[in-house]
This record gives sequence, C-alpha cells and structure tokens, in this order.
Amino acid sequence: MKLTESLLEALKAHGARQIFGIPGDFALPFFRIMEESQILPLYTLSHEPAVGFAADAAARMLGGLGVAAVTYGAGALNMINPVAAAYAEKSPLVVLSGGPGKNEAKSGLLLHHQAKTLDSQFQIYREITCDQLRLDDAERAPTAIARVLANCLRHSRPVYIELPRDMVAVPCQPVLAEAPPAVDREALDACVEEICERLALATRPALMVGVEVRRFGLEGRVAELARRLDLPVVTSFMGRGLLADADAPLVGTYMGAAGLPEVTELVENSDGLFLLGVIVCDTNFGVSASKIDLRKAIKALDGQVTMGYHTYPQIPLTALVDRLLARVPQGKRVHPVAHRPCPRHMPADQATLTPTDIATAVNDLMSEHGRMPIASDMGDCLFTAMDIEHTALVAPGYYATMGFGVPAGLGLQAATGQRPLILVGDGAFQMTGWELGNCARYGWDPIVLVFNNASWEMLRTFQPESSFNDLGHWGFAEMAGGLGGDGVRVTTRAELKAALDRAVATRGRFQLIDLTIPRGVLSTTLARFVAGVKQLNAAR
Ligand code: TPW
Ligand code: MG
Repeated sequence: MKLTESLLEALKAHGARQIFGIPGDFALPFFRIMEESQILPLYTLSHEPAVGFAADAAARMLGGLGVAAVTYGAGALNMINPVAAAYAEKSPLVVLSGGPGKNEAKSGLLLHHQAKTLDSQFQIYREITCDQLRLDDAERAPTAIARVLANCLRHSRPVYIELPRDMVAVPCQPVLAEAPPAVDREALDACVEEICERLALATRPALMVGVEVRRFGLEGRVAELARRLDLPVVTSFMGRGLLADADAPLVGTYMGAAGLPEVTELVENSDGLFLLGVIVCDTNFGVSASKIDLRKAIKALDGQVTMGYHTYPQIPLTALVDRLLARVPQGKRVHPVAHRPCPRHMPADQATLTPTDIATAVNDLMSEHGRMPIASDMGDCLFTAMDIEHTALVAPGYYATMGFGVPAGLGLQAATGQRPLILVGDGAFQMTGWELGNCARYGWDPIVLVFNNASWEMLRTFQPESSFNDLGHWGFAEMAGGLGGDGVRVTTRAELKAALDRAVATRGRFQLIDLTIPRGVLSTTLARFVAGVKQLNAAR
C-alpha cells in the first residue's frame, strides 16, 4: 500500500466521507493518488477559505472528520482563518497539505511558496491545530497517523498533516486505529453521583446543550437523558439547531438579553444549571454574563466536569452521558414545557421586506415542504435564523467569521445529499459567493437567500456615524445565470413568496434569491443583541 493510500483509508475508517481541496505543484502527486484510488470522493472548489469552510461544515453536520486538502504555502496559508474558526468552535477538521520533498531543502535555493523558513507553515499551524504531523518517515507513519486522527476526534479540533511530495507513493503499512483511553470508572461514578445530587437539590434545574453534544454524536442520548431527568432544555446560541430531530423537552435558545424572555428567565433563575458541551464564550453568555454565576453551574466541557469549585479531569462527554443514562431510572414522567412557536403565515402583500418576514416565509416553506438544513453566515442573517424553526444549522456563532455560509452550504450538500438553505449577507456574499459556480459540476442545488441591505449593517448598528459601512448595490441575481444557477431579485413580500415557491420547485440548479432589505431594518434578535451589548459596554 502507498503512504497516501494508508492515510486515505485511515481517514475513511475515522469517519471522513469526502475531501474538499485545491491542488498545487507540491500537492499534485497526492491529489493524483486521491483521484485514482477512489477511496474518498474529491470535490475541488475555487478559493482555499471555501475549502476549509466546506470541510468544516461537513464535519459539523455528520460528526465524522472533515478533510481539507491544499498545497504548500499559498494554499495552506490561505486557509488559516477557516482552520482557526474550526479550532475555536471545536470542529474535527483534518488539514492535508502538500510539502517540499525531503531533499529539496538542500538545493540551496529558496523554494517557491516558502514564507520565512520551510518550517514556517508547520509552526503557524501548530497554533491553530491540536496535533501536527509531517509524514517524512514511512515506518512510523501508521502509528503517527493513528495518533493524530484519534486526537482530532477526541478533542474535536483540527489537526495538521503535511505530506512531502516525494513521500506520497512510498510503501507503507495500513493504519490501525488507537484504542480509546480507559476511563477511570470510580472517578466517573463519583462525578455522576455528585451531578445527580446537585440536580436533585435544585428547585429550578435546567439543561443547556452546546455544540460538543453534536460533535460527539450524542443528541439522541442527551434528549433521552433530559426526558428521564425531567429537565427543561435550552440550546446555547452556538448550539441552535441541536436536538432539532430528537424528541427533547426543548424550550428555545438562550441569548440573554437578546433572547426570548421565558428562556432567559429559565436559565438565569436556575439554581442547578447543567451546561453540557457548551463553549463558555461571549456570544453564548456575553449579553448576560453578570446574571449567571457560572461558578455555581455544572459544566461538562473539554473532557472534564467542573462544579462547586472543583474539577473532575478526564471525563469524556460520551462516557459521562452514558453513565448518567445508566444511573437514572427510566420511565419518569416529564413536565410539559412550553415552546413558543416561530412566526408563521407571512402576508404575501406589497410591503417591503424585513428580516422577520424572511424567517416567517422560510417557516411557511418548511412547514409545507419539509425542513431543510441551514448553513448561515455571520451577520443579521444568523440572528434572523433564531426566528426559524429548529432545524439542523451550521454557523460560525462564536468565531464569527464572514464567508462561511455559501461554502458551508456546499459542504453540507456534499456530505448529506440534502438540499440546504443558505443564509448570507451581501457583505459576506461578496467574500465567498462565487463558490456557487461549483454547484453545476457536482449537481448541488442549494437555495441561497442573500440578505442584501447594501451594507455592513451589523457594524453600522454598533457605529452608525461611519459611512464606510455603506456598500454599493451589487446585482447578485443577475450574476447567478453566469454561474450556472437561477437568480431573482425581490423587494416585496409577495415577490418573496413567489420566489421561494419557484426555488423549491426547481431542482438541479442553485436558486439565488437576492432580498432587498432597506438599510437600518434589523431582525428583532439583532436589535436586542446590539442593545444588550451597548448596555454592557456602557456599564464597564
Ligand atoms: C472575515 C467583521 C462582522 S459583521 C460585518 C463585518 C464586516 C458586516 C457583515 O455584512 P453583511 O451582513 O454580510 O452584509 P449584515 O447583515 O451585517 O449587513 N471579516 C471577516 N469576518 C468578520 N466578522 C468581519 C470581517 C464583520
Ligand atoms: Mg449587509
């Protein structure tokens, strides 16, 4: 077996289902083996940030590994931002980069794509990945690959693998997966006992679920646990979309001052708040941090559990949930929880569009034609998504990078075969919207809603006096044809309804709906979020 083949087989065995990439001369040899071996399908895109976002979204959606393959230097360094996003938001992304051959460094010449030293790229990636490997030793490769892929899944964070171009075809043994580390049963039992005691003592216990629950494939089990423990459940902001398909007592998404009052009240008045896989970041807690005493919560994150001023180390989330399920008897009756319905029944009239109209129209569409998974960019589109029914959602809710939405939607369709809905602002669409041109080759047909306010509106909201937030009006609808899709510009609610109906009925080509939103018109959630942040800043 060639080294590249054992790597590809190992990726597949660890849950990778496809590879996204852009080749270069340092990567051509391993791209050739990728294509000819047919171990995993390869999808090429147009710009490396999109490669990273698509692979990240595939990993988030399916829970296996996402794989992004790039060339050395110009390719890999072009993907730093998506990999940093995946690190921050805990997505198991494998970066495969081509590299100079072992003897090339000795030529005395600087090599093209080299930044400072030949090692610069490796050093840069060390900062944004949880494990790294250069495959320059075929004998050690199988064990090293097993270690790196195990760490990728265990920590649910990106890893970096560099493949020198003269190593791709050397003979290599197959990779044997690492055995999972043993869990200390006594520590686990003590931890589970203490959690159960604290929840039993609480008069208003509540469960908040975050992205780790999906990353480790625990949604069904966590829903069952919530039913057995009789706990009302909220998702974090980043965790929006979690448990959408599980039968859980879900109340809504916690957003502090920006969210629904009943959800905020439930979380902030809880005396037994159980944070399961929730990243403790400002977008999840920022507009409320002062109101929740996180020291009093039970926090299971990053492979450990913290409560009451002490920490149980090395408690993997999966082991914790399984042990809790074994500990909690079945058949307990569940208090019904109220779940505020999302807005429905948009009047198809001549009124101009608001973000809430868009959410309402999407809810109408999904109730008629079934739910679609959503990929959202950063911007008011993501806050608007909080008014859309719970459905699978991938979005950069914490790292907050623009440019994620369109490529993530492509990754989502490649990974699941499901037709996605993409929500994206005009500013973000300017960054990565071109990637839609790749849909035709692969038969992808997302429905793309461009929230076009000719503006960096979120920024304007924070700083209205600056005119640099004014963007020009770009004719996105007109561009769609040239990219192999269909585009339409809509300005009224009647036009929106007609455009959505047409988009749903047209399969096989991407459908772009360019939504004209007047400047200054925000979703209700963003308006509350900005007010909350401004209030906090004023108090500091
Ligand atoms: C890669 C900073 C955060 S929000 C925003 C910017 C520039 C404006 C977004 O404009 P858009 O959406 O997409 O039209 P909307 O609803 O606000 O009008 N560069 C990157 N990521 C981020 N987050 C920024 C800059 C930013
Ligand atoms: Mg905009």
